[in-house]
Amino acid sequence: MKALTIQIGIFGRTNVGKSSLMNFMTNQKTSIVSEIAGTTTDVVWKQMELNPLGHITLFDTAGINDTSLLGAARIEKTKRAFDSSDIVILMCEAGKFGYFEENIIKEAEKRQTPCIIAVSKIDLNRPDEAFFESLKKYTKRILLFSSVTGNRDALLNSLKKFLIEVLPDNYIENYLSLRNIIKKDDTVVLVMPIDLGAPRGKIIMPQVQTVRHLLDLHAASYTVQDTEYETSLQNLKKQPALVITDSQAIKQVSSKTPQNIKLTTFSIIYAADKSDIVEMARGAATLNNLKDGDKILISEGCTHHASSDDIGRVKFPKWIREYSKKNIEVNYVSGQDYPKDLKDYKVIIHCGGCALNRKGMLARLNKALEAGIPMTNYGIAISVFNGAIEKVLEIFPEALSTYKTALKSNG
Ligand SMILES: Nc1nc2c(ncn2[C@@H]2O[C@H](COP(=O)(O)OP(=O)(O)OP(=O)(O)O)[C@@H](O)[C@H]2O)c(=O)[nH]1
Ligand code: SF4
Ligand SMILES: [Mg+2]
Repeated sequence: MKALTIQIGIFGRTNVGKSSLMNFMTNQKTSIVSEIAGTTTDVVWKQMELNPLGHITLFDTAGINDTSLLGAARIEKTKRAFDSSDIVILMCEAGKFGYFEENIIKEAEKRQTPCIIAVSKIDLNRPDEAFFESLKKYTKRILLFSSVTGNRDALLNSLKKFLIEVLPDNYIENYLSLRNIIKKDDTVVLVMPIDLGAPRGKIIMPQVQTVRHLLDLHAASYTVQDTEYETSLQNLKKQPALVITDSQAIKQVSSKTPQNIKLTTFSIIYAADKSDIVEMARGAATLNNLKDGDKILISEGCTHHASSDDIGRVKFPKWIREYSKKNIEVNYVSGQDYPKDLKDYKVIIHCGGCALNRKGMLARLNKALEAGIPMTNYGIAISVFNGAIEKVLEIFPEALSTYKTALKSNG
C-alpha cells in the first residue's frame, strides 16, 4: 500500500528538527523529539491524506551526519528511505549549509528526485537574505518553518503546491473517480444530447473518456440522447447504478430521474478526475451569494474560435446575471492568460479544462485558493443554475457536505 502513495522523506543533520516537522505535518506525536542529537535512530513513517493528491507517506530519518552515533544497519535504512523517496525534504538551520547538505542535494539529483529545502527553527534564527538567496541555486522550493510558531495549513498548502509542480504527470494523471462508485457488471446510462452545438460526427472528449473508464471497470454503458432517456430507463431490466448526463440537459434529465437513481454530470466526473471536486463544490456555493458589483472571472483552458452564442463569452455572463438578479461584472480569459492577480474576484468559473492535464488544472486551482478565491467549473455552475447541484453531488458525499456547509456560512 505504501508503494502506491507519494513518498516524502525528511533528511538532514541530527537535531535540525526533522521529527518536529514530521509531527507538525501529521499533527500527531508520530516521532520522538528531543534536544539530544541522534534521537531518531530508525526510519519512522506515517501515512496521511493530502487532498487532492491522495495518500502520502512521510519518512522521518536519522541524521546521518554523525555516523559515529549510528550502526551501519541504521545508516543503510536511512539510505533506503532516500532511494524510495519520490520527494526529498532537506532540513537545515539558517546559516548552516555545508558539505553534508550539498551531498544530499547531489544524491537526490543523481536519482532525479525533486528536492525541497526546509529551513527550520526560524523562530530562533530567521535566515537572512544572503542565506536565502544562496539556497536558491539548489531549488526554488524553499519552506521556512518553525514547529513552535508555524501554521500547519500554510505549510501543507506550500507542500501541496510544490508536489503539484514536481510530481510527474502520471502520478496525478491516472485519477479515476468512477473507480470508487462503479463496479463490474453495473449499468451506467449516459445522456448525450446531439444539439446544434455538438461537433459534427464526433463525441466530445469528457464523454469519450467516461466510456473508456467504464470499459476499464467492466461496466456497461448505455448511451442515449435526452429525447430517448425516459423510454430507455423504462426498458432497462436492471436499475442503472448511475446516470451521467451532459450538464446542459440536467434540468430535463433530473426531472425524469426517479429519486432512488443516482444522477450526475460529465462535468462533475471530469472535475473529480481532473481537479478537486470538494474545492469546486465549495466554490459553487458562492454563486448563491452574489451581490451588486461583484466580479467573476470566466477562465477557459484553450483559445477557440468563438461562435455568436459562445458559452464563456455570451451564455455564462447571461446565466450569472439571470440567476443572481444582480449587476455582476464578468471578465473572460482564455488559454495561457491566467491572471496573476486574482484577488478582486468573488469566484472563478473555469471550463472543464479538457486541454489541460490534471497537474495544470490543480496548479490553477491552487493559485486561486492561495489568493483566497474560490473556484468552480462550468458544469457544476450549470447544475447550480438549474437547481440540481445537490442531486448531482450525491455521489461525492464530502463534496456535497462541503457545498452545504459553504452555503450556510456564505448566507
Ligand atoms: N525553537 C524551536 N525548537 C525546535 C524547532 N524544531 C525543533 N526544535 C527543537 O530542536 C530539538 C531537536 O528536534 P528534533 O525534531 O528531535 O530534531 P531531529 O532532526 O529529529 O533530531 P535527530 O532525530 O536527533 O536527528 C528539540 O529540542 C526540538 O524541540 C523549532 O522550529 N523551533
Ligand atoms: S473545455 Fe476548456 S480546454 Fe476544453 S475545449 Fe472547452 S475551453 Fe478549451
Ligand atoms: Mg529525529
